[in-house]
Amino acid sequence: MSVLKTIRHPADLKKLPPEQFPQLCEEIRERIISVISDVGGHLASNLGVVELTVALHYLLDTPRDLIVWDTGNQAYAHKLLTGRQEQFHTIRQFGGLSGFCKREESEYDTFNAGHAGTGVSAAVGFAEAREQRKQAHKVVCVVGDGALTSGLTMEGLQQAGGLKKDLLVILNDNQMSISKNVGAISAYLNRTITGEFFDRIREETKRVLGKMPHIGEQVQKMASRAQELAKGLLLPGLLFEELGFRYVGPIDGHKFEHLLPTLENVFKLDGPTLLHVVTKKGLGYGPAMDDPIWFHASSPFDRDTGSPKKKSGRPSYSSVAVNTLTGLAREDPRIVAITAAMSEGTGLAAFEKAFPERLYDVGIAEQHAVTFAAGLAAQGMRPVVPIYSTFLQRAYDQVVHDVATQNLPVTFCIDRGGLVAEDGTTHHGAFDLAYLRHMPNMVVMAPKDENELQHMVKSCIGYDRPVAVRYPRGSSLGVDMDPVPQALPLGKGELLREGTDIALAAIGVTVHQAMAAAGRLEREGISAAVINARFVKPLDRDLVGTVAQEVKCLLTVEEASTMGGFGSAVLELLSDEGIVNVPTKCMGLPDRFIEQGPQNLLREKYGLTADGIYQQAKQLLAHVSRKSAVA
Ligand SMILES: Cc1ncc(C[n+]2csc(CCOP(=O)(O)OP(=O)(O)O)c2C)c(N)n1
Repeated sequence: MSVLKTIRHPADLKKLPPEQFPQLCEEIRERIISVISDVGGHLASNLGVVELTVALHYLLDTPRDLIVWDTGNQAYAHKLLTGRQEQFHTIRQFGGLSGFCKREESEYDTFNAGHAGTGVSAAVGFAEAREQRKQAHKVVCVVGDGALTSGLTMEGLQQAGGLKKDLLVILNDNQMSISKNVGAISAYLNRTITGEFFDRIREETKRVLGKMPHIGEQVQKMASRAQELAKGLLLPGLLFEELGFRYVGPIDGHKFEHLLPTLENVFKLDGPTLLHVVTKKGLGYGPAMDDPIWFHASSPFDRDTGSPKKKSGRPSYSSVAVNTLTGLAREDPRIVAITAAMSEGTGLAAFEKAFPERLYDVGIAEQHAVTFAAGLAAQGMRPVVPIYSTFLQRAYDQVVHDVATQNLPVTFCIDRGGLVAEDGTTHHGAFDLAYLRHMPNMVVMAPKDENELQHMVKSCIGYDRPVAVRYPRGSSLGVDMDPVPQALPLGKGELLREGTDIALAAIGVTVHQAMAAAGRLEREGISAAVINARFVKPLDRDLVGTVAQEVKCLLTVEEASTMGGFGSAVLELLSDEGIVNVPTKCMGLPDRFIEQGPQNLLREKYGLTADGIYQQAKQLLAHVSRKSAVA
């Protein structure tokens, strides 16, 4: 008899005797493993918080009491306990449940997320709204030790500690970000868990006291006892206490006999409290415990072995970019690489193997990553920042203020530019062309394939100014690679096909689709030029301007938001140059947030395929011939 099936919402959980919780947790894990092995997802983080989730929904009165899941990638058990069991198999798929928390999806999802580090700030907002509105409910934020490294979390904690309003922050410490967690705070948490910090102080004190004359064994013993007392008073939560939080823990996040009474007690407290809960990523599934990095966000896998179900033979764009970078770093000792907790996803783990001392993982700290790179560049280094398009959004001001205004030679390898699939709305790289193009000094380019990508990465270092090269998620096209990367002339596009009826001006991955569309048009007797723009900025004004005047109409194509991106750049050029007689249409992502779904399906939906371009070209040509018939 399934226990999980009897829980339609948290009220049902409250009727369950806690003796049945272990069985419930086993069933939740089983459900998560079976669905995620089929569709892929954030397995390891979710398996680690099952007991914590059950305990929270058992003791709190949700949705009146508010739980904020930072990042939201660990909320699968929460979804299963809050009325979404039937749809759970649709998670992360087109039209299905989100892989993160989503207010539109459930009243139990209090705040939308996907990017790390927003939870505490939102929870402080919730707590303050409660005070303003004279309400009385609990506000609880569950934040990972990885997200704790983000500046935003620190900003939230420091405001909360100052406000002194009732707020519970649960630090879910599994010692992992996606990779092993990094930095001084992570080291501090580890010492807290192991007690190593305290032991070191005690040993040091003994050593110093022992050396002092007239201090005998007895005094040493007394000192040890005093230290023992101090342990409870001062450690392990000193850092949080200093920030104005009451610190409780660390406790074992998998034992209900620890979780339930501790939570019950902390819920009785008033004011900012931080409960330190230690959990194990991947608990309950051997392969995920052995390899929590791959299972942080895995593709579908074989349940028995844990191996991925399908592997692409072709290298990913990320690996082409990083391999090129690694080759360049062999020749140029000024090159260093920086990641904000994404060394696996960006492919930088390979760079780290070759140059361990030249890779900096700064934690989930994109803003710092960019200004740190600016500092390195100002002192003659050539820093390269491989970063997902969506996460660079967080460092917009750092790119403007710290890199662009000083014209510093920082290279941004912008990964996951365009549609990213299952992670959906919060993760599509839709806005980068627009948010980088308007920055003075910035070079923005996007390759049509992996061969051009290696040339662009090589070019970045030589341009000696801020450069962004933007490439898509996933496997490359499988084109032949030139043996040696060559620098490309700055601001020069290429004319791939000549034509007189229509020009298809494309950038990035859409270039190949534009070529295919042009081939189809040609078979119908329509002559289509194809421009591979390569540079969004500086745009090849000669090439685009000249071709535009040789055709009847112009279609721009990009896998990015059309507002402010490549198409806008072309329209501005036409306007600047007074080229007013060429009807022009811009294809790209519309002015709305794009949903989750397989890349190909979304490309079809938004017309960014060879067929979509062909259809638009036909429509535009029909419009032009109607207009000329009227004239
Ligand atoms: C701003 C931002 N940068 C990077 C990421 C990618 N990312 C997703 S989860 C994660 C690690 C989170 O670790 P932690 O907060 O400890 O949570 P856990 O998954 O271990 O529960 C990272 C780096 C992100 N979601 N948001």
